Parts: sequence; structure tokens; C-alpha cells
Amino acid sequence: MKIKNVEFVRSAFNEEQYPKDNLPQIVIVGRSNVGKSTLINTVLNRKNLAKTSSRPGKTRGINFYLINNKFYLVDLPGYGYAKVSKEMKKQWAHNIEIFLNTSKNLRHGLFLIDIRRNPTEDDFLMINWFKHKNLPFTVVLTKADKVNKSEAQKAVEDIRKIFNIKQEEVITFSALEKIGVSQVLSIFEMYA
Ligand SMILES: Nc1nc2c(ncn2[C@@H]2O[C@H](COP(=O)(O)OP(=O)(O)OP(=O)(O)O)[C@@H](O)[C@H]2O)c(=O)[nH]1
Ligand SMILES: [Mg+2]
Repeated sequence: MKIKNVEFVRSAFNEEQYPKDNLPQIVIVGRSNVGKSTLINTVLNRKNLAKTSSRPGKTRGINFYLINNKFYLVDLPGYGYAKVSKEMKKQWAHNIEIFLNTSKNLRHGLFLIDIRRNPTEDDFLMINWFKHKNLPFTVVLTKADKVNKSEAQKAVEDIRKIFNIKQEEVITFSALEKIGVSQVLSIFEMYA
């Protein structure tokens, strides 16, 4: 699919600020620093659209990007970042929860997990929530450039077993080497 038009709509900190239309939403979920904002920039081919940082905790609000006037990409703040206060963690978890529980237009989850790491308890919680709601999702193993081919294959197999999901529900991704970009685009296409 061709990305013709990308519009950063807003960064929402409460329900009132969510878009009011009924366009489908694809949400990008994952722990802090896993590469959510980088994936958005890479797939949309826009360098600094979503702010990225080597320091975790960069994305704080819920960011809505309108693509081709057809659907939203929703960049969530990352969870599991140890170095923020308890109060802040609670606030983030609350924001994510409210969004997931109130959005009627959520159609697909992209779950990002660092290819070198095991899923965390929070990852399980999030994936189980999607399973429970019967919403389609895809696991995206990020930073694939950090491992060799056979390690990447093993990571895919491991994740399939851990989450009990099908081959087509896992993709490997690298922003550096542009691996997996077309697979992500074909997910977008389903909602465009
Ligand atoms: N080698 C490599 N590094 C990556 C890749 N994707 C992201 N990174 C790096 O990982 C760090 C975090 O990336 P972000 O995109 O800001 O991560 P995020 O998930 O949006 O983080 P939060 O907003 O804190 O939740 C940055 O230093 C990126 O350059 C990748 O495919 N390969
Ligand atoms: Mg981010």
C-alpha cells in the first residue's frame, strides 16, 4: 500500500481528546524502548514524525496518526520502564487501560517485543487482553538487526510457542535494515 498522507492528529491525555470519528485504529503496543515510535517512522517513511529516544519513556501521551485519511495508527506510551515514579507508572497504565477499554474502533494490535528478550508479564497481560476481546493482533519482533538469521528464526519459533500463535501472527522487524516493512504495510492495507 502507498502512504500518501500522514497527519499527526494529537497527543491525548484523556478520553475527551480521542478522535471522535469512527475510522479504524491500529494500536502499537510494547514495553518502553522496544522501538514503537521508530517502527512508525520507518514504515511511514517519515524521519522524525514520532519522537524516538535511546532513553526509555519518550512517548507519554497517546499519539494518533491519521494515515491516508483512512485509519489511525495509535502510538501508546511504553510500559515497564523502571525509572519512573510509581505515581507516573500508575498514570501511564491508567491511560493505556482507558484507551483499550473505551475505544470502539480498535481493529488490530501490533505487539512489539525485542527479538533478544523474553516477553514480560505486562506483555502477557496485553496479549491476553487482545485474545480475550477477540481482536486480531500481530507480534512484531523488533531490532532483528541485532541477531543473526538462525537466532531470529529461533526467536520466532519461541514466541509462537509461548503465545500459542500461528506463523502468520509473528513478523521480524528492523528499522535499520528495513526488514518487515512490507509485512507491516500489508497489515495496514487491511484497514485502509
Ligand atoms: N538496532 C536497532 N535499534 C532500534 C531499532 N528500532 C528502534 N531502535 C532503537 O531503540 C531505541 C528506542 O526506540 P523508540 O522508537 O524511541 O522506542 P519506543 O518503544 O517508542 O519507546 P517509548 O516511547 O519510551 O515507549 C532508540 O535508540 C532506537 O534507535 C531497530 O530496528 N534496530
Ligand atoms: Mg515511543
